[in-house]
Amino acid sequence: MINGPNLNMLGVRQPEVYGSSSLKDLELLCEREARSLGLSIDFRQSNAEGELVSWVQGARGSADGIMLNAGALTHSSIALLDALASAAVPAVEIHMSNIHRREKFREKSYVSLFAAGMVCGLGSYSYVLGLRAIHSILISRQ
Ligand code: CA2
Repeated sequence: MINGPNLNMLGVRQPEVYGSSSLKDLELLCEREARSLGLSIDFRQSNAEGELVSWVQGARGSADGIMLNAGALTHSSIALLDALASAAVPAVEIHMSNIHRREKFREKSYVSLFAAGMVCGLGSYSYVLGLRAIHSILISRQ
């Protein structure tokens, strides 16, 4: 689970948009859900685009799937898009907020071009459903 810029601020500001859960709360929630699905999860966050690109590249050969909340880089980063395109593992795009009910510029997602699917607008539950989606994709490929 790769989290992008500013997601370390969850629970600190803008609870009306992103809810009151902190990133640590989300990590614990994801670990619990992953365990119940029989998956293991490596939960990370970075504010640096290059580090996120390296992590997506590194998923090839080390992870079965990627969950990605790229934060604002969702709407701008062709570098992340290119990394996803070469990752060769299924990716699910996650957003806490409903990016289609906000500013116009948030409607465009580069990540979506290479994601198997996207969950948005459900707060922490977007992460839970994203994990279930990855699980279902992996089962269907066995
Ligand atoms: O809804 C999401 O999960 C987003 O990926 C969050 C990004 C935003 O740029 C995307 O359009 C949608 C922003 C993450 C910043 O999170 C903050 C949380 C609390 C306070 C400030 C920023």
